[in-house]
Amino acid sequence: MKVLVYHTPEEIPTHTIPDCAIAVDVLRATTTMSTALAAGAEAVQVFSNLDELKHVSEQWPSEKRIRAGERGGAAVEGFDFGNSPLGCTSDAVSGRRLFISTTNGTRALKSIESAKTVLAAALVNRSTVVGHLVQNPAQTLWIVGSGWEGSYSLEDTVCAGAILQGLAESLGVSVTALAGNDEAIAAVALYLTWKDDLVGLLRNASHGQRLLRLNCDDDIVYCAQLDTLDVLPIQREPGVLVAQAVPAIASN
Ligand code: 3SL
Repeated sequence: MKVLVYHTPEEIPTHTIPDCAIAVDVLRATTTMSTALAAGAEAVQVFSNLDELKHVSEQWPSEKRIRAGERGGAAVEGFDFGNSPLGCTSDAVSGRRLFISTTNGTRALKSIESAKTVLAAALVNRSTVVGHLVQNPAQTLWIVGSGWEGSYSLEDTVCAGAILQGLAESLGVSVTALAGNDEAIAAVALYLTWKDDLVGLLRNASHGQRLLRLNCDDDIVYCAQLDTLDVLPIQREPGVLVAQAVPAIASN
């Protein structure tokens, strides 16, 4: 298995398709999606474009849908939700489809939707994602950070490092044996430096600072939790993710 980390969707190669690609948006889209699926959402359907989301979701029964829209960290007017994972209680989402468009995270998922297997990962479901990868090894695995409007983000990179570190430990191999690019090794170094203070890292990250200005510290604390949800968001058809349960594997 070779693991390549890309900091943003803009960095991924256009001439090749990996066996498995994972989108990461710790703050907050993939944390929100994982939480919604763990709380019983029927599926999560992602959109880059808000108008397309509105159009497609109109064709869905209103009692079976939740529409979430976020731009610049704030909820978009006219939508049921913004992008707070704390809103994804089972009362709110159980049995419903979450139609969601966010600034960066849903765009990252759209950019990898042609990979053979597509997953969404965050810190909260890291060990479940690792467990799936151990049981379903991919020859080529991409971990794609969502970043912020084309630039690097600390929180997505630390999650990529947590996944790779967990994978190396579970497989009993070195990180360097798995790493397919320098970004992968750097991501693990970032994770090892901050693993005991992930909430501190997220609060220091530029998007964490943006969320703090929007009074979203509770979301940051929630998103910084490691291995708290046993849920595997996996793409069932382009742009549509469902929960596939797999046994979690303990990782450090
Ligand atoms: O960029 C995104 O996709 C969002 O996750 C950003 S926010 O955390 O909702 O502000």
